[in-house]
Parts: sequence; C-alpha cells; structure tokens
Amino acid sequence: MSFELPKLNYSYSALEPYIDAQTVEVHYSKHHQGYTNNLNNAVGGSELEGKTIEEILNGVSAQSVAVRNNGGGFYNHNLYWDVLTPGGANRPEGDLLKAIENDFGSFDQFVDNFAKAAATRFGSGWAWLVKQGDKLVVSSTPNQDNPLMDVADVQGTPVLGIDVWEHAYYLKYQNRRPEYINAFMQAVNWDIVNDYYKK
Ligand code: MN3
Repeated sequence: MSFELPKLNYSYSALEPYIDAQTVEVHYSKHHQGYTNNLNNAVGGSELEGKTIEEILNGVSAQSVAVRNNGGGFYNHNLYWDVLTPGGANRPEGDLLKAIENDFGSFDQFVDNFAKAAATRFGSGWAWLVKQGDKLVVSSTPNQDNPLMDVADVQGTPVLGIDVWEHAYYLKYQNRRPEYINAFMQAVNWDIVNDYYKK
C-alpha cells in the first residue's frame, strides 16, 4: 500500500482572487505530489509500510528526516486543500464557534492570533488551529512539522492549517505574507474545519 495524492475537488482557478491558479497548480501538482512520492520512497520496504500517516507522524521522532519532512508535507497539504474547498460557511458556527469564543474571547481575536502566528513564523512553516482535548489553541511549526508529531512544541489535532512557505504565495503576493494570510482567511470553508473539529 502506498500513499496517494488526494484528488483536488476543484479547479486550479477556483480559489481566485484569493489564491491564483498558477500557484494552486504548481503547489498541488509539483510540491504536494513531490512530498507524496518522496514519502512513498522513504516508507517503502520499511516497518512503516501499512501504517496510517497519523500513526507515522505520532512517532516521527524515531524516523528519518525524509519521513518527517515528506510525511508532514503529505499530511499538511491534504488538510490545506481540503479546508480551502470553495463554498461552505465563511465563519465558524455552532459548537466550533462557541469553542473559539471560549478559548480566544471572540472569532476576531482568534483570527488575530492565527494571523500573527502565521506572519511571525520565521522562514518556512505553518500556523495551526489545534484541538487539545476540549481546548483550542493556536501554534506554529517550522518546515513541514505539525501538531500530530511527537517532536512538536504544541501537540494535538490540527483543525485548520495555513502554509506560509513562499511557494504558497510568492507568485501573487511576493514578500507580502500578511496579504496572503488575509486572503487565505477569506477562502476558508468553515464547514470543513468544523468536520475536523468534530472528528
Ligand atoms: Mn506547501
């Protein structure tokens, strides 16, 4: 069994004007495909074969740098494209909204915290909304690390993640990472984030 690049359920231009078609095409068909291929190469023939990606990431401290980087890259981009699926609620509702209000004070305060974590991550990495038991927290990780990894400073289940590698925004936004973060937040499908929250 090997890991497969999940189908993108929308066209490359579907995230415009927030994320341009060329960026989506290269990011999905080159970067995400590359992490997937390299993960399969790293896992093939090892004791990791047959494990889920979550199982691999939970114990990643015992694995090679290739498994850590490409396993993270595979998982992180699966989540990224999923939460950007066009349509759905543009703000959280129900239990997720209540949890955000409980843990951050308000949705706007959460957005501020999340955007700040994304903007201040030095170099390449990700910012996250993370479920820790009944609690929600914001964190960020370097490279392709994520909160499922036993090496992460803040551990838990990711429910929303933003890629702040330059390959995610440079063609359209160049050095203006905060503009990309703002655009990303307007493209998030909160119905799907809610599904991750409830899992
Ligand atoms: Mn990326």
